[in-house]
Amino acid sequence: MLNLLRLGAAAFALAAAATPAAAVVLDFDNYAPASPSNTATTSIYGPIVEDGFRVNSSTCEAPSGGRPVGRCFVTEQRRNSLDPAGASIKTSFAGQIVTVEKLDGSAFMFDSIDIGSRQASNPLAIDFFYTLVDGTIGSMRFDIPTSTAMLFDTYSIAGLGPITSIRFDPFERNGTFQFDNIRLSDVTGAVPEPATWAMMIGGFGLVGGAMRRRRSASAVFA
Ligand SMILES: [Ca+2]
Ligand SMILES: [Ca+2]
Repeated sequence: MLNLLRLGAAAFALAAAATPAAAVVLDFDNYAPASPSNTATTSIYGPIVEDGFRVNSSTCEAPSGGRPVGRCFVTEQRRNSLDPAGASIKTSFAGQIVTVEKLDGSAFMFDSIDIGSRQASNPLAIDFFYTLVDGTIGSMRFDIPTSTAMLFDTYSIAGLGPITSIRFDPFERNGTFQFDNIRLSDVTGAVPEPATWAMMIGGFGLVGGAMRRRRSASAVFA
């Protein structure tokens, strides 16, 4: 019986392993300018939608510092960009809050984000707030090293469970704070594939059969 239970568990584990979590990278490269110049910036109006996720800015609805309504983000070009061959996202309005959510509002896993700054003097930290599926809000702080070069560092959260949103305020004084490559994935094993279900049901069936046999055997001896 124990062996059959183990077999069932093994089939379940195998099924889970056979279902890789779908992962996406929000690289924002759709906003790469066709003819980049060294100094120009590109304005992004409206929330960014990529790979089933929405990246929104509080400035989309509420303009800050006289900025036009609807201007959500900007991208720097070439020498001021952390991704000169593609695009990275810059926020430069004080109090600007960035949120990342799935379009359908469902839970996802936050794996990592690339953040870069060219802040020579002031140490910089970003507080990330995340909403767990039960509604609890947690936070973590990323310390950004000071640098005079445009550098990307990857920040990840080990062990953070399924979340429904992340929110952060990536403002810094000189406006060279950029983010890129937000790596997100499905909640592992949440939606097994048909083949996985077949394996799981096969495993459960084995366990069920064993339990039925055990029950009838018990009846004989009772
Ligand atoms: Ca992408
Ligand atoms: Ca990019």
